[in-house]
Amino acid sequence: MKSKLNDALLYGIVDMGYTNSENVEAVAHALVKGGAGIIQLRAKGVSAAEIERLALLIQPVCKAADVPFIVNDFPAIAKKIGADGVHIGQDDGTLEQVRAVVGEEMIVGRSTHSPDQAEDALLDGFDYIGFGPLFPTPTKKGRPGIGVDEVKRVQGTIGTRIPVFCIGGIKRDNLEEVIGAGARRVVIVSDILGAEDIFAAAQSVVDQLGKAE
Ligand code: 3NM
Repeated sequence: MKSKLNDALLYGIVDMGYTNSENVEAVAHALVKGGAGIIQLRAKGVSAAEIERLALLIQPVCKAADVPFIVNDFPAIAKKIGADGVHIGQDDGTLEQVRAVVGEEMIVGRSTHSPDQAEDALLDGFDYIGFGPLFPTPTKKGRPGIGVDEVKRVQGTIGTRIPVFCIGGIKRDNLEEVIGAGARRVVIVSDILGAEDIFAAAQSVVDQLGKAE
């Protein structure tokens, strides 16, 4: 599944802050149908048992679409259910610690919040990074926006060695600015999950990213 990462322009998140637990499969389906090339389950403040239950609902949707399925924050759950990957933050340990749980084959991604952290994650050997938040966002409260000017720096140091997914406050109506700053892959949570038509919202983002030079 690692090779599939390069195909992903839009990273879709089934975030339980914006998703009713009865709708997880439908939301995952709309995201992959709209062209999301990777899907994550993000469920903050939820029990491990519930995360596992939700993950097992999303996993078959991703399998059918041949899209990598990533579990946020919980390497042990990712390993237990046979997810394609796990995503961890800056405070969630080293890559070696995660690899000790999930093995060598699984995709492991890292959140980064500065160009230095991005470079560290590349040198550590993470498979991809999130870089943000570009703008302040209610989905991740308490962090200032980095600003789009840093995107060029990060793209300059990382190049095409690992995928860089810009994240945080990105919306359909500022996507042009974000692409103009050099972003080629994005994560969008609230603007897509809050859209009336998740499929159409995802599709329009993927279309716009696909046209970027
Ligand atoms: N991680 P939205 S920003 C989950 O910077 C998350 O690491 C971030 O949601 C980071 O698209 C963020 O609604 C929130 O702003 C993304």
